[in-house]
Amino acid sequence: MAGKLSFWAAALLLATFVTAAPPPPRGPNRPKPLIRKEWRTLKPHEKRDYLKAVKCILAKPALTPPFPDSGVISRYDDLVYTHIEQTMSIHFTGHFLPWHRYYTAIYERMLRDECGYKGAQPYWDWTLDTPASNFVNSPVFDAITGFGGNGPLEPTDPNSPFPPVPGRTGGGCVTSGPFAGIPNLVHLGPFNGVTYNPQCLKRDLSPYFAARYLAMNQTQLTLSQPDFGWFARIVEGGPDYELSGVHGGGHYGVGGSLGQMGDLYTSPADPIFWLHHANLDRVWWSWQKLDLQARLTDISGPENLMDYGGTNVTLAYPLSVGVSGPDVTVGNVMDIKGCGAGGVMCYDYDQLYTLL
Ligand SMILES: *[C@@H]1O[C@H](CO)[C@@H](O)[C@H](O)[C@H]1NC(C)=O
Ligand SMILES: *[C@@H]1O[C@H](CO)[C@@H](O)[C@H](O)[C@H]1NC(C)=O
Ligand SMILES: [Cu+2]
Repeated sequence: MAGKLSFWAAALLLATFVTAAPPPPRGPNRPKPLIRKEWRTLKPHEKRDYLKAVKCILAKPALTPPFPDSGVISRYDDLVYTHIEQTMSIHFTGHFLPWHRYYTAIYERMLRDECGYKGAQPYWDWTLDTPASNFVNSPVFDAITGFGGNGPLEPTDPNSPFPPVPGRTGGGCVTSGPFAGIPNLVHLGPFNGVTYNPQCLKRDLSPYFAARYLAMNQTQLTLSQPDFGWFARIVEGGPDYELSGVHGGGHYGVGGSLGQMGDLYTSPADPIFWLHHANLDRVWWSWQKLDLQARLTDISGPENLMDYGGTNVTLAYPLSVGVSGPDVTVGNVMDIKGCGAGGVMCYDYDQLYTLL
């Protein structure tokens, strides 16, 4: 039901987009890409402006059509809801990276178009925050110039079917930063819950896990893969903590067992999600740039969850972000510098990873 509604809403938006969009500008009028920078290199006022825009999008009313007891209150929730609804069809698939590339660019656009933010989406280069002894001191966790840090240590449920994340150190409500002390910051989840469930933002940092999967060695292993199929599998890893890649490294390193970032469905509820996914996108673009001509069209991987060996995703595969943007295809997001000329992405990174 909700899926249908968002499909029609997206179709409507797409129709508006197709009929009303001016032809892509060329020559000197072609839009210039936004330049995404690492969080710690932003000036204090740039960090403040970004966090202000996040708070603004958290407060704007949702566009998702209401349903009984809906937890989709804000524009921010529109995005979390879209992620929850599609969780089982956008992870461990060939379109995992394209979908999250588009999703992050839509968030960046919402901050700019709906909240007056003038900058680009920042990224979090977690390799700079390893080894384990450095992790909690990451500038992204700063209480004043970042997103706040850990929650106090809480026990995990001994009856949970999931074993605890190795090295977890927290699990309670974050105690510092711009999202602390707000008992209803999060409205959705845990897991696939979409009815109103007010919760605080929780983190359960695991410096051990972060150091194991987010250091330069794992990043290099990822970048050295020969084709998109292998590259994407090494990014996503397996469904087990011990089989993680850089994707799981960020989710479990920050969210552990009890934080939103460790919840496959509700993870975008932690505003750090977007900085982590911007960096995953940067890893992908770094890999693409190692052989750009070939890798602007290199796509494969299962259409269905974990169905390695099954039907591969192609450039024509559709991507939807619900009410927050028009439907596009994988082919539309392969070039981050498409900038209106056949592509919908228009940004770049100030600095890329290189193969060492
Ligand atoms: C990278 O280094 C970490 C920390 O020393 C280690 O736990 C991990 O196994 C290494 N990963 C790879 C792919 O070598
Ligand atoms: C899917 O793509 C991979 C390359 O990543 C290829 O090896 C495999 O044969 C393809 N599978 C099918 C069913 O076409
Ligand atoms: Cu996701």
